[in-house]
Formats: sequence, structure tokens, C-alpha cells
Amino acid sequence: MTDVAAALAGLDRLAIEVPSWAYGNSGTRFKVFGTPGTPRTVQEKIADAAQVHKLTGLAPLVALHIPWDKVEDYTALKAYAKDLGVGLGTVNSNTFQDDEYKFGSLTHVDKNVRRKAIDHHFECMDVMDATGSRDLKIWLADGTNYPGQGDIRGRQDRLAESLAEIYARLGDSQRLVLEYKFFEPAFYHTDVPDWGTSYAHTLALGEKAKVCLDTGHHAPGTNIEFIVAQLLRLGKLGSFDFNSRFYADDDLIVGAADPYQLFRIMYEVIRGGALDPQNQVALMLDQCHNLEEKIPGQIRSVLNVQEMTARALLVDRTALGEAQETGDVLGANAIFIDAFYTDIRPALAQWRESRGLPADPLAAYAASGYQKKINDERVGGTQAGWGA
Ligand code: PSV
Ligand code: MN
Ligand code: MN
Repeated sequence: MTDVAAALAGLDRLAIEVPSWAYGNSGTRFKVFGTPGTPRTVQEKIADAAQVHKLTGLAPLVALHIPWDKVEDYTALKAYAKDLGVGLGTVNSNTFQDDEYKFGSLTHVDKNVRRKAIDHHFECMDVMDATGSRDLKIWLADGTNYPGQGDIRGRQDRLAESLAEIYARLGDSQRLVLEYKFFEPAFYHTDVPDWGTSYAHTLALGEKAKVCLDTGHHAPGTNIEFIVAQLLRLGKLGSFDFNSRFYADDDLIVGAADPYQLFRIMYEVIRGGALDPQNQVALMLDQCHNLEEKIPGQIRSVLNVQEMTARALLVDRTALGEAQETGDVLGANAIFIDAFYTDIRPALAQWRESRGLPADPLAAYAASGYQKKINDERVGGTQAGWGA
């Protein structure tokens, strides 16, 4: 077994980006339940995100979604975030809420609609220039519902052209990350359904284009850690959107449904060197809290990633390598699962205290009075939701 203290030293490199939209109200197509204290502005979302970082030391960046987080002055927004101890991270584009996009955005047959969608990405890049964000994340709702509805091949060609135009405007230190999803809102085919399609497009675009892997966007039973290993091997993994799913794109707290899967993913992340700063793989959350309180939900999420990373760091890779090379099937598997079953929580509490953080961030949040303060203050106005 690897020495716990040595393993935990690897945690200092862990940073998890939180999404602004996790702090707004969200729900299902049946009902959105309002939550007291929900932010009314992007500034209030950032203030809530700053609480997560303050109590965990794990979440230094907040991802924005444009136009949901649109403001007049992004330089001022950056300064506001900095004062609260966080930075602005990935900029997410949105080409799924306007009527014109009913039949597609970057893939649309009408060049005027494609123009509008490309221009929206240019607007996102203007935001990035002001905030200093590195990554432009593109997730497309493009696809069709019925066989024959669209020309699948033609849509790929138009997508490649649109992406090339967007890519050409990236600055030297900026990147494009292309997210895939195998269904929804389109049900027959989506235009970027899988890592292979995202890989093919990003490979054609160039070095500054990478794949974004959302853990909730795979068919049940998919071996996600294999995809992680492969993309890292190819130098094409740009970012993660972490969440949990039981059935579809559930966007539940990461590690809630299957902690062992999160452990296996984090093992490949470590094995592939993705925690090393030069590898620049962004670990992000993409979650919506429908029933639970939002700030504690985000604290739970980043702690889950930290805990499974710590357990994955415990894998004795030397012993594992020997077992693998000698064909010791059960021995190798035992080394792996021993690390997974090690209760690392007391050691993590000590790790936090040694860095001036609360041993129990959730308890510290409950005791802080912050939730009562925002519940009292944020009455009136319109609560921000997933999409506002
Ligand atoms: C829709 O599936 C989605 O959840 C994608 O995962 C994006 O990353 C997210 O919305 C925000 O646009
Ligand atoms: Mn996502
Ligand atoms: Mn999703």
C-alpha cells in the first residue's frame, strides 16, 4: 500500500472548476422548485461559488455560460470575482435556446443561422479576452429526431466548416473544447454524439482544439475510464464535465451514483499525467441541483472528486505494474480495490486543517450563517435559473 502522506501530497495539484448555473434554480420539465437564497445575478452566483472555494480550497474558478451570465463589463466582473478569491474559467456558448436553432446551429442548412451561431462564439471569445479565460466550451443541441430528417453527412461538413471559422479566431493561449453527447434534445442522431466524432473534428482543427468529456453523456455500461486513457494517450483530452447519472443526463452530484467509477476515472487521470499542470486538463463540474441546496451540493461534489482522487493516488502503481506483467489477475485487481476501499476521510480532514481549511467543510458552511444571510437578503427580483 502506498504511503498515505505521500499520496495526499498529490492532492495539492487538484483544482475543480464549478459552473455558474449550478447556483441557479433548476428542475425537470415537470417542475422547477424555487430555493430560498437563489442568486438573482451573475455576481451573486460568483459570491456563492466563492464560498465553495473558501471552505474547501478546491474550486478556484467559476465557469460562465453566455448569454445567461451576460454583463456589460467583464473586466469589472473579473475584478469582482478576484476580490472574492476566485477567477473566471471556461466560457460556455449557448446555441440551443433561440427559435432559429430549431433545426441546428453550426450545422444548420441556412448559412444565416450558421452565421448567427458562429458570431455568438465570437462574442464568447470577446468575453474570454476580457476575463482571461482559457477555454471556450462548445456543446451543441444539433441533431435530428427521425431517419431521413437531415443529411447526416452534409451536417458534418457544415459543422467542420463552422468550427474552423471559430477556431481561426482563437488567441495563442486560448483553446476550444468540443463536448459530445449521444442523445437529447435530439433523439435519432446528434451531430457530436461520441468521443470519436469530437476527436475527429478537434484533430482536423489543430492543437488548440480538444475534447470535453461529460461523464453523463454516455450510454449505460460505457467504459468511461477507457475513453479517458485513450484521449490522454492521444493528447486530446481538454476537459471534464463531472456529474452522476442513473438513467440519462441526470446531472446529479458527481460520485453520488457510482463512486467506484469516479475512482477508476481519477486513476486514469493520474496514470495519464493529467493532474500535472503542463497537461492542462480542466476538471469541471456540470451539475444542476434540483432538490438539494446548491452551495452544500457543490461542496459535496468537489469533496467527492477530492476523495476519489486521494484513493486513486493510493494505488500502489509499482506493485500493480508487477502484478500486471506477471499475469496476476486477482493480485492486480486486489491492489486496485484495496485502494478504493481505504477510508481516507480522516486523513483528508487532517490535510485540510494543515492548510488552514475547515476539517469538515459542510459543517463549517452550516455554521457560517451564509445561507441564512442570503435567504434574508435575496428576496424580490427574479431568481436566476438554469437559463437565466
Ligand atoms: C446539456 O446536456 C448540457 O448539460 C451539456 O452537458 C453542457 O455542458 C451543459 O448543458 C451546459 O451547456
Ligand atoms: Mn456538460
Ligand atoms: Mn449534459
